[in-house]
Amino acid sequence: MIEVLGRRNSANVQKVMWTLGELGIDYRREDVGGSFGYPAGYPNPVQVVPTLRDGDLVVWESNACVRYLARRYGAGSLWPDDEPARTCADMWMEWQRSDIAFAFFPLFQMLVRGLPSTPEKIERSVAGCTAAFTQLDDALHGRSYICGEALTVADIAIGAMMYRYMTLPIERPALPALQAWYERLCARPAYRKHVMIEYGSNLDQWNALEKANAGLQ
Ligand SMILES: N[C@@H](CCC(=O)N[C@@H](CS)C(=O)NCC(=O)O)C(=O)O
Repeated sequence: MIEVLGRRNSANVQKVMWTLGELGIDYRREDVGGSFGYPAGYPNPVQVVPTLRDGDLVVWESNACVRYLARRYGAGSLWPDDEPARTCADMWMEWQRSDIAFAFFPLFQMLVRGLPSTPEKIERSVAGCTAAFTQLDDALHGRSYICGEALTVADIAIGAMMYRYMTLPIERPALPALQAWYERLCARPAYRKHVMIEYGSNLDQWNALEKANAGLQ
């Protein structure tokens, strides 16, 4: 059975869990990282979560885990057969890792996880998110998902952060195509189960919720 090592409240772990959910694959998740720490022999050279084990194969880096699962178990769906759609999905995954992660992760850390902040820093991060999500909104016009009419790995990599972006107490521009896409994600049972997870509004709440999530699959 596939094993996922990583705490349930990590957005990078959530990408992997959501992928497993979409593909209907059995898994076992173990709480690692954050307040759970790292077991001796944790098989990831950079000591972060997630790490995935499928038999003898170990995969780390969340987007690589998503791609691995999609290639191996979701070829023709999450990993499209069609070359233009597959390349589109790959490009947007790279964009998630660079542009979106750069703008969004510090914002989340400052607003929820107690990273020291100033109003200027928060304003800069919000502006970075606005610019990036406006680009995504443009790309979503006239389509249901990022690369066409079907969910792909691109939607998973980026969508895993959307719940937080859409629920943080920040100003967001009106972006109708992005909003409609987010609502489509929210209608998916695997997204609701693995991504739409309460995260609190300060570090104490974050930590309490992390413990409350322990052991949940
Ligand atoms: N590039 C890595 C980043 C992994 C990462 O930074 N994960 C965070 C959680 S989202 C982490 O491990 N934080 C430390 C911890 O939880 O102990 C990936 O995408 O897998």
